[in-house]
Amino acid sequence: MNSGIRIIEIDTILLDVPTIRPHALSMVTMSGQTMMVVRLRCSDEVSGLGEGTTIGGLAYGAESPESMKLAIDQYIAPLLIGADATRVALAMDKVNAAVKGNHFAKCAVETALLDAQARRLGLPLSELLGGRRRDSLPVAWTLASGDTAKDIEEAQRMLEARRHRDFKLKIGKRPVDQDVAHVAAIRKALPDFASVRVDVNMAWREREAAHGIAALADAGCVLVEQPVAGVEPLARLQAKSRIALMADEILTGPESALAAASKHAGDVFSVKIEQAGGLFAASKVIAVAEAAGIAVYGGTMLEGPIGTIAAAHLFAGVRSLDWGTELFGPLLLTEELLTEPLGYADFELRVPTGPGLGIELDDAAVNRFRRDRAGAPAS
Ligand code: MUC
Ligand code: MG
Repeated sequence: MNSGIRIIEIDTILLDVPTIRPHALSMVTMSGQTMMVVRLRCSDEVSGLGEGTTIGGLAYGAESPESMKLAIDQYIAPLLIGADATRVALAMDKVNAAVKGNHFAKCAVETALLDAQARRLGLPLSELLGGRRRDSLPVAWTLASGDTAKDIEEAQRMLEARRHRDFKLKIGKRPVDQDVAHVAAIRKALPDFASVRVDVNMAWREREAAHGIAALADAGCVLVEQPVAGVEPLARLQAKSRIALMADEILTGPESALAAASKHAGDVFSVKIEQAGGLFAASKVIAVAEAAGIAVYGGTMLEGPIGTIAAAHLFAGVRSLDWGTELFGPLLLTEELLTEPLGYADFELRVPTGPGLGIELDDAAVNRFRRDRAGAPAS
């Protein structure tokens, strides 16, 4: 039973990388992204990578990159050092028994364990997760400059470059009617083959959401993501809506997915590997959605390349991805962090075919952006 292959080291670093432009959400405007990178080393000299990100520090959820680092360094790594590196599920059982919550941190560690195990077996991670059904994934882009004209210009550039044709607009900060006018102007400026969706990040109350969703449908918007907080209001709104609503923030793992599915809180679930608590948990969220007849969408926590590709390996195996994915996080960063850039082309992201995640970090880039690099200001 015991492979004799041990986990030897779990190292965590923070990388601070600027974004290509301010990214304005209803609760925060980001000007950079912090990636908490996990580097795992095993006794057979195989290593693995994992990543945790949030959106605007603690503005999105209960974890921050700094809290993930602390949870791993102080609590999770000591539990795993010396454990059998080939028994990923057992290793994560041990972590889950001793550490409550901390889904993002657990996801980063589980990803590194799975990357290492898949490398060891010489297989792409997708094969370990059940096998892929597709080699590339449709990728939506988020327009969130905060300015309608700039958003239109950005969307047109994406269409011309054949990089994205599905656009998610971040709304919820301004009065509903102003937001609807912003969405309508963008919808009108783009060709029919482009789709326009919105994410409200829970900023609306139920009554204004009912009004807002109907007006957005009239404007040609096809999907409204998490307009309100809570399962019951979302279910009531979906029952009344002509267009699909998508659950995001309320999905924090299989149990919450079951609660949301049983009320049909949304026609679509945005599955996020970090929010779910890791790739195993996210695949259970997908199973719940499928069992309930709810569509699956490949969500993002604006991860850099490691988390993005981990999610891509999972979504490559999903039976049906009717709404595609939004795995564009690395494209929001000013810097390339991989030795070989990811393949974004023809509106899709290619899922790497090499062993494990199939990507390698560029050490020089990592050293340039790590927070604790020599001479960097203390954070
Ligand atoms: C979210 O709430 O879905 C996804 C795309 C984006 O721009 O922000 C994220 C967060
Ligand atoms: Mg969302």
